[in-house]
Amino acid sequence: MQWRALVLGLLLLRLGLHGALWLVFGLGPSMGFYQRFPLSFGFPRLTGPGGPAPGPAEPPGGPAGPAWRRPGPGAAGRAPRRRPGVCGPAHWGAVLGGRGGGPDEYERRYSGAFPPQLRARMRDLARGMFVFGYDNYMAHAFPQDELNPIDCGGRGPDRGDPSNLNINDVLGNYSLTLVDALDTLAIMGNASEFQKAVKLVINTVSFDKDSTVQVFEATIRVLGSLLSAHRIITDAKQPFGDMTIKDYDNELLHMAHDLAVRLLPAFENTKTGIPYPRVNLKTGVPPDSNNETCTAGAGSLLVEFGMLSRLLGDSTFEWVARRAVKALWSLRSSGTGLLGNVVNIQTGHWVGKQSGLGAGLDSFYEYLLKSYILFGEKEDLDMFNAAYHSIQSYLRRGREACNEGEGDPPLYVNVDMFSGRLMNTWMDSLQAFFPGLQVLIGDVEDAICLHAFYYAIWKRYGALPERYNWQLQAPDVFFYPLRPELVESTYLLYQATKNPFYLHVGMDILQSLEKYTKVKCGYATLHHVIDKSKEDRMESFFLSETCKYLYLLFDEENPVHKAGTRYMFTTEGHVVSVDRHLREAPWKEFFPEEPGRAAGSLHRPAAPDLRALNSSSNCNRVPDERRYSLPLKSVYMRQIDQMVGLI
Ligand code: DMJ
Repeated sequence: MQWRALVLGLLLLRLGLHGALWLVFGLGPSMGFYQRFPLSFGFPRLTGPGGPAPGPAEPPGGPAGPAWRRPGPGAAGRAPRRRPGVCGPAHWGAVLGGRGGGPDEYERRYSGAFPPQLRARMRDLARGMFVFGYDNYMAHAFPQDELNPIDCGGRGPDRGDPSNLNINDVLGNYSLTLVDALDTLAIMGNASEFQKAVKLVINTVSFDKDSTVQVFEATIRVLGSLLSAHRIITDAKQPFGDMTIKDYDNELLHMAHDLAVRLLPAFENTKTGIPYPRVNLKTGVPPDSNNETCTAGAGSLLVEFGMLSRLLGDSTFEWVARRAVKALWSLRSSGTGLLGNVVNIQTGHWVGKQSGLGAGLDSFYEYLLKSYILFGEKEDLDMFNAAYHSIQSYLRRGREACNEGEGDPPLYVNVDMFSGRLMNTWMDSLQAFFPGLQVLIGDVEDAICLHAFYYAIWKRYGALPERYNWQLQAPDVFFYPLRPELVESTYLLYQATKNPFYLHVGMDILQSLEKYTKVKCGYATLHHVIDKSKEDRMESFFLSETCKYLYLLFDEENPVHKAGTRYMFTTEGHVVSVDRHLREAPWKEFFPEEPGRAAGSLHRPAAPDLRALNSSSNCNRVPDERRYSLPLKSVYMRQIDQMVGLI
C-alpha cells in the first residue's frame, strides 16, 4: 500500500512539473508548433555537454545515407520546385517592421508561450554579452582592431607575416571592433556610449595606413558601419533616442568617402571590371596582387557603395560595384545559371567551379536582393530571381515540401556550376544565413526547414562547426568563430512567424555562448566544437551581428520593429532604414539609359557633368577634398575610363 502511494505521489509530482514547465516556459504550444514540421535528421542524442565523439564515417555499402546526393528535379530537366507566390515588397513589410493589422493568429495563439519576464531576462543577457565584450575591448584592446579575450590584450595586423590573410584581410589598424560596433550601441539605446564612440572614431581613426586589406571586409565591416552610424545621427526622427552628435559635420560620411576612395584602385586595371581582392590603403593594389577573387568578395559591395554614391550624389562608387556584379553575372553558366566561387578577374575564367550557398557566394545572392530592397533597381531583383530559380533547381535536394511528403527534408548542397553534379558532402556554417534571406522573399516554409537543420547541428555541439559533413554526420572543420548566421536567421524567422519556438532557439544559443565561449575578458572563438577548446580571438562581427541579432530577437519593443519605419540589415548586420532618399539616384536624370544599348552593357556617366551633380547632391555637404586630400571626382572618372579602356 505504501509502495502504491509512493508511485502515485511520483506520478503527481511529474504531472505537476510538466504543468509548471508549460506555464513558465510555454513548452507545450511551442513544441506543438514545431511538431507540425517533423524533421528526422538521424542525429544521435547528446551524451554529455560535449556531445558524442565524432562518429566514424559510414561504412561503404553500409546503411543507405540521406538522399541529398541525388540531383534535384531541375537538374533532371523537370520543373523546379514551386516558387513562393510573391517576391516583392508585400512580403518584406512583415519582416522589416511595420507589421500593421494588429496581432495575427500566431500572436494570439502563442502570446503567452514565452513569458515576458523570461524574454526581458534574455534581452538583458544579450545586452550584457555585448557590454562585456565591448567594455573589455575598450579596456584592453582599443585602439587596436580586435580583442584577444583570453590574454586580455589587443591585436592588429600581422606585420611580421603579410601572408597571414586570416588576420590581415580583416585587421587594417583602424580600430575595427569599435567601428563595427557603432550601430549596435544605438540599437541597444545607449546614447551616451554611442556618442562617445562616434567622437572617438572621428578623432582617432584614420585610413591613411600602410595596411593591405580585403576590399570586401573593409567595405562591409567599416564602410557599412560608418554609413549606418551616419544615418542614425542624421535621422530627423531619432528613433533610437537622442543619438545626435553636437556640431556633427558629416564626419563619418567623409570618412566613409575617404575609405572608399582608397578602395577604388581595386577596380582599376581589371579587364573584366571584377575588382582585385585586396588593396593597400596607402599605395593601392600591391604589385604582386592575386588575380583571383571569390564571387562574394567581388560581388557584394553594391549595398555600401550604392549607399555612399546616393548620399554623396556621386555615381562613381555605385557604378564600379554594379559593374562588378554585372560582370560576374555575365559569367554564369549558360546551362545551369549558376556561378562558381572563385574567378580570375583578368580572364573571367572560373578557377573555383563550386556553386553553393556558403563561403565564396553567400552574400552575392544576399546583395542582389538587398540592393533591390534599398535602391529599387529592377535589374537587381531580376538577377536575384533568376539566381534563386537556379539555386532551387540545382542546389536544393530532398523532398519538395518542408513538412510533408516522402524522403529527406530539404537541404542545399555544393555542386559543379556547369554540370550541377554534387561536388562534396559538406555544408559550411556561413550557409545558415540563407533561411533569413528566404524570409525576406517570403519563402518562409523552406526557411523553417533549413533553419531547423542548422539548429539541430547547433544543439548537438552547442555551436556550429565551420563545416559539417551531412553524409558522415560529423564536422569536417571544427572551429566556431562566434559567427552570427544562425542567430540572424532565427531572428528573421521570429519576425516572420512570431512563433516562440524561435525565442527558445535564441535562448539556447545565448546559453551555449555563455557556457562554452565566455572567458576572462570577452568571448573566445571555439577552436574545436567537440572538446570546446578555445582560440584567443573575438572577431568584430560578434559585437556587430551576433549580439545585435540576439538582442533584437528578445527586444520586442525595439524601434527597429515599430510600424512606420522599415529597416534592412547589411551583410555585416548594420542597420539601414529603407527610405526614398536612397531610392533617388540623382545622376539618372542627367544620364538616362541610352535606347538600343546592348543588354548587360555598362552605363558610364560622362565625367564633366558630375560637377553639376555635386552641387545638387542629396547629401548636406560635399566632402571637403582639401581636408582629406581626395582627388576630384572627375579624376576618378578618368582613372576608371582608363582602366576599362573606354576612352
Ligand atoms: C561577417 O563578416 C558577415 O556576416 C559576412 O557576410 C560573412 N562572414 C561574417 C560572419 O560570419
